Amino acid sequence: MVVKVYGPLKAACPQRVLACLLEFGADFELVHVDLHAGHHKRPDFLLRQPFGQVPVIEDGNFRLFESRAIIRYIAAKHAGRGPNLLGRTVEERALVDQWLEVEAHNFNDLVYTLVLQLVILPQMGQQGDLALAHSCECKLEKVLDIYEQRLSESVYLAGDSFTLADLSHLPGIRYLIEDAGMGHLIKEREAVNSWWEDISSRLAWKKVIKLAAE
Ligand SMILES: N[C@@H](CCC(=O)N[C@@H](CS)C(=O)NCC(=O)O)C(=O)O
Repeated sequence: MVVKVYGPLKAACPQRVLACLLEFGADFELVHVDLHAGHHKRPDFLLRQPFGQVPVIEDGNFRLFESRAIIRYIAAKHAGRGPNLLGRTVEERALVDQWLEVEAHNFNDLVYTLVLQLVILPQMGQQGDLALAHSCECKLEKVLDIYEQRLSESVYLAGDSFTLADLSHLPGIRYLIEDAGMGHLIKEREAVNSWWEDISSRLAWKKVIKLAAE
């Protein structure tokens, strides 16, 4: 059965889901939701995602929102058929969860605010708060120093193999580098930079980038 993914290809959270589906070569149908036109706040969409955000997936009669819950579901559903993105042992799985939480709560909020202030608001003709952006940049430096330490000891965030913990960072780091002009935050950290070079060259992620550019 083909999984339906609701969301625009260019938005970070749907990209997280697509990267995961493509890791498993899973078929999907993308249902475009026009955020600029506010279609995510329409009553018919709110029936699918009551908070009015993308992505949502429908797998037959099963519906799920929250991109990190969705990638856990996809990886569990395809377990044994493709890469193991969940971790093999109880400890590895716990570390995957730990770094997914770090991505969601320590990393993503700062990236989101930076991109909002430096890119999205100016695109909408509004002035971004540069002081707030600068404060986020300083906080992100500290977070990435912790990543640098971790990735100096371990090839991937949760251990020796690529997992959801790494995959979940792909859209945010791409935004940082390509849209917010913050590539230096990655490039000036040796271990973080080689990790980024590695994870961003995965075939699944390259396909997401290609689809988003079409
Ligand atoms: N925690 C949610 C966040 C979803 C989210 O913020 N989606 C953004 C696009 S990346 C969105 O729908 N923005 C429009 C809005 O919040 O009104 C998830 O990971 O799915």
